[in-house]
Amino acid sequence: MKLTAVIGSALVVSAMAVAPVSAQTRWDMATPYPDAEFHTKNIRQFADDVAAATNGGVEITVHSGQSLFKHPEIKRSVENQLVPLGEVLMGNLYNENPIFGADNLPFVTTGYDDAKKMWDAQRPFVEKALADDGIRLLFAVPWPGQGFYLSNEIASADDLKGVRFRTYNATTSRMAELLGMVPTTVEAVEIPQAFSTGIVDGMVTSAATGVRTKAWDFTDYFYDINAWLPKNIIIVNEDAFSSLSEEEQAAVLEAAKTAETRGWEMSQAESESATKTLAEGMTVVEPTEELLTGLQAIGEQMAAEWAEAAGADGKTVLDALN
Ligand code: PCA
Repeated sequence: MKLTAVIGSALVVSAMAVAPVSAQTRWDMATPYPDAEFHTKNIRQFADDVAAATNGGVEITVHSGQSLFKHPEIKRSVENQLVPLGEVLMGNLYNENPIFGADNLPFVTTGYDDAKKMWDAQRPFVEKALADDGIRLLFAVPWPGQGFYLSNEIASADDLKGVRFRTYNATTSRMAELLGMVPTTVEAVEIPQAFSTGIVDGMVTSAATGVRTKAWDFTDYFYDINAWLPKNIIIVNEDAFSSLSEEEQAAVLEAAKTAETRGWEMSQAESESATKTLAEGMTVVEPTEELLTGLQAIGEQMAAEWAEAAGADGKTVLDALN
């Protein structure tokens, strides 16, 4: 018995030594948003599709809710190969290139058709800007339209003055400042805590994130203004991507294409269902003309500033909307 066991294990060891090197790739992916968010569900489906299409050759483990890297570090971490795959809110990269921020401008695109037109025009510039940093764009999916969550009812933009307002990047903070509000940047997963500790008393985000964070626990009014549809981008380090076999690369790109189409559909469906859910717990308000006019004036100012910063590329993107 003893001898057989020794021979047996010797055989196993030598069999392992001569086995071909496994071609399996295991990729981690860093995302900022929680599991319940439709973006994360879409990304998990993408990972499953990639695993199925490569017969398990490429396995992606999704680390949601900033558990691997904080949101502000994700793009750089993909660039520096600390993690091969990541998801970021594209508008957060505005300081690297204004083209990333087109979809964060208030009242430039307020519905899915316009958002799609903008993306078709923006995409080549985004791909190029990322490629310069050794990153490949896989797909992009918009959030539902952005609205304001407030504790008090308001009639005009003037009533927003002094509100301590949760924002999520430089563009949303700029908007808040122009409206006389006091912005604080807070990541989506940290929203409930920011309200419960009294750092903010209002916020900008979608109906989707309002539901995920149970906005009715800390605000009473949702102003459904659909001011813009910011996109998340899903990115991969180019060296990591090119280390896959040709078939695997094709499978990843195909799954990305499917995920983009599915994600836009999920976003649109979520926009409707999440607004209904909000209405069960708080007052969903259609903004008055007066409020819209005040907000639109700020939107125009920001679009003009952006167009100047984004130059000819920006003009191409804005012209696509006409
Ligand atoms: N949810 C994310 C980005 C935009 C949105 O709708 C957030 O609030 O951080």
